[in-house]
Amino acid sequence: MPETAANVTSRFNAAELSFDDFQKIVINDYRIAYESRQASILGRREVLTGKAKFGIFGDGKEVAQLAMAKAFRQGDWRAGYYRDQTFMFATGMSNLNEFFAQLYAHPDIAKDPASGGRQMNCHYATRYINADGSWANQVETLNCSADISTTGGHMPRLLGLAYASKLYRQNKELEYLKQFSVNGNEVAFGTIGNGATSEGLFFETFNAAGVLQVPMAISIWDDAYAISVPAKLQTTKEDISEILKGFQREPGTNGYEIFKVRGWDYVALCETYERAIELCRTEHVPVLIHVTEMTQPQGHSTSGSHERYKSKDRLAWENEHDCLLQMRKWMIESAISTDEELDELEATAKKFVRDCQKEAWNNLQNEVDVDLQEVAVLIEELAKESEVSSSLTAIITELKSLVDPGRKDAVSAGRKALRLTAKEKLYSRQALINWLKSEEEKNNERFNSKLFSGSINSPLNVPVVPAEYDADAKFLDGREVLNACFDANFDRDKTIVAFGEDVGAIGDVNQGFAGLQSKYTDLRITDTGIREATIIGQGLGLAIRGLRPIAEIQYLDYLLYGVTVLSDDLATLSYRTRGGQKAPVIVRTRGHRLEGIWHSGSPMGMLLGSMRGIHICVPRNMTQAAGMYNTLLRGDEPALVIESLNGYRLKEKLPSNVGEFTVPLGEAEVLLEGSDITVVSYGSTLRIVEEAAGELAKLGISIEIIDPQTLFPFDNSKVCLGSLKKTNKLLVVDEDMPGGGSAYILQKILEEQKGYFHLDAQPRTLPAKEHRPPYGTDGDYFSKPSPDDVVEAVYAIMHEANPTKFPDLF
Ligand SMILES: Cc1ncc(C[n+]2csc(CCOP(=O)(O)OP(=O)(O)O)c2C)c(N)n1
Ligand SMILES: [Mg+2]
Repeated sequence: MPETAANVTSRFNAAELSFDDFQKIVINDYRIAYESRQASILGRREVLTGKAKFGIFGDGKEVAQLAMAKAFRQGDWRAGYYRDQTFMFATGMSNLNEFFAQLYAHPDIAKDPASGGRQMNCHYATRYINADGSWANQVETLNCSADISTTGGHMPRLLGLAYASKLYRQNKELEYLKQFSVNGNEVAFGTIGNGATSEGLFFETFNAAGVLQVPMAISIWDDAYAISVPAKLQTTKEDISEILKGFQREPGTNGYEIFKVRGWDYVALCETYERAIELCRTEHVPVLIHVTEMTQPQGHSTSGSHERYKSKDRLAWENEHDCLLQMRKWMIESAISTDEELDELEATAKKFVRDCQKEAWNNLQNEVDVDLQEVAVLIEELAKESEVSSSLTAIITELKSLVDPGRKDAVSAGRKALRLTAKEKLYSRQALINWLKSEEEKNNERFNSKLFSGSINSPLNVPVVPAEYDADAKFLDGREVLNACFDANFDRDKTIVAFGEDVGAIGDVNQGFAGLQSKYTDLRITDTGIREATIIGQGLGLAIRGLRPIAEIQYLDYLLYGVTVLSDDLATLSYRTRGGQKAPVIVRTRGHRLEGIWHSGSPMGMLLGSMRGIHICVPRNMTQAAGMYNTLLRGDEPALVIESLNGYRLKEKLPSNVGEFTVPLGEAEVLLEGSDITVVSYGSTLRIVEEAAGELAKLGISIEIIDPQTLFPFDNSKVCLGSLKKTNKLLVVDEDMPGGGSAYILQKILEEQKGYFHLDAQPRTLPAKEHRPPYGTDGDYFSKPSPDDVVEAVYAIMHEANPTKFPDLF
């Protein structure tokens, strides 16, 4: 990066500050803010001229972010949104080269450490995972959790980041974790737009932090608009801090300290942030800083112009209240600087930003040029030998004529050339094929890698420890097996915490944690409000900060309220930072079969489709669930565990190593060997299939039952395929809707495992009906697969294969 003066902002240390020092700090701040503005202006131009795809910038929000940066300390965390470039520059967590590298989507973490070219511009993250997947020290760095694009979607994570400080301060057993906290002094800084405060996630987070009393500092950047929608259509009374006044703490109550300050008033902003954050840090009181009168000099984003929806008066007001203009005016009035000095500073800054932009563009373009030249040479070689040389030369000509070509153009040209010469036996084709293969590998790494941490600590690398049983092993209720597993793990690892609705005092509605709060304290086994999204967010923040949360969602049906956070945030975390961040949250829930429209859901297709990046475990009983928890709690990747609601009171044998044995992820088990047909099922329907097996045996049909145990990953050892080779017939049974989880399983077995090759009859699925199941036993029977349904579905497949031996039943 080109050289510049002090890159980051400095604090005003009142005791020692001379006017000279003060002046230097202010002028440096102005330079940072001005460079940031230039980056916005240039960034927008780069999009409009086609060099970058999309641009959203922090212009109009600069001055407040200088003030926020001054209050940000080592060990602190940010969870914010796309307007925060000035804050990122002023703290040194990002810089102009990285800013432009991300704008151009440079797929290299050395250039764009936040996302390795994967995220839109102004989506920030610092890397807290070392290259080997281990944790970096978080107390010696400034920390930024990875942004997401959904407005308000980061709020639940913010709560978790702040909540971690509370646990680190209050739970003395955690003092040994020196690389994660210093006495819980870390503040979690959140930023959000005024419009996004209309989101439920904002209000849920806001209330939860007030209840929990955590060091969370929310800044609302209020520019009175959310794209084109003005405040009067967004916010009651058009004023978010006004309507949140009820949260203000009073003597004897919990609550917030609420501050309101104008976004162009540098002095007031610096004072406000210093006061607010000091309070937040020392007293663990959440604070709200409502920053009003902000502007958008260039409008919302590159997708449109704000002249379309803002009045002339508003635009004029925005011009006048531009925070840089106001800061400059104040600096001159206060004799901190002169017009001439600032003109010169601005001219230098402009050139500096331009240099950074050019450098970032050239860095990427030079890499792309190598690809383009390599493929052109290979195609030229091909053209020398081929019958279609003129078409091949045309590909090269086209390639060379492209304005701002990318890697895809090089690869696509190579693929086209191979298609054109498919029928020719040419020596030079092999060289091109080899090149494409090596590019594929590199591009997979660039664009498709790191869905999971994939580190040596991945749960997939946790050693398999079989369950052991004493000769006189007790038979207990399933919930008691789980309880013993949790007890052993809480004793073993002080970083494990569990929380959720009714998890604390009563030990969850099915008593998996019964008695554990009194044993391990309410800091480790904790009740929460009814707030699924922030329960997940709490897990995310804690896991990011080195703790091992089990975030409990009372029933699978209520997981929907947390799916936004699971899908947008947790599932994408490793991918969107290209392995720079991780959050090994375990989400515990229970579902499938019970009764009622909202108490028996099994929306596996929805989960499988929305949260790749999270392991999905579907244990058939509580012993298997315990083994999965033992695996997951020793690994570093997130997972969802869905226990079977109707299994808690079934008797299971207690393993003697209940806290140690592990169930590996992605390893299917054959529960019953058979020869005629393979039946794949998971969770509670396995008991239905097992029941049907007896009756089918009486009909002369031998079924092989396979439990994949985890849906994602799915049957890594291809146990299903092995079974199909023997039986040549396949039925998949589950409780999801048609085309949901069972369709996913079919795709895995038929397409990925190539099971289609071994089929003698049409493969079938036996899912539930298309509506949610009604309440009552009859409702269940007529909506979800029953043993009768399984018997008949299996029989129908046998009938298709051999109608003589298996005539129509009816
Ligand atoms: C969940 C979600 N809904 C809608 C959008 C589309 N969107 C992007 S920015 C934006 C406006 C946000 O306004 P505000 O929160 O005031 O922030 P500002 O951009 O004004 O700083 C909208 C509607 C989104 N990204 N995410
Ligand atoms: Mg706004």
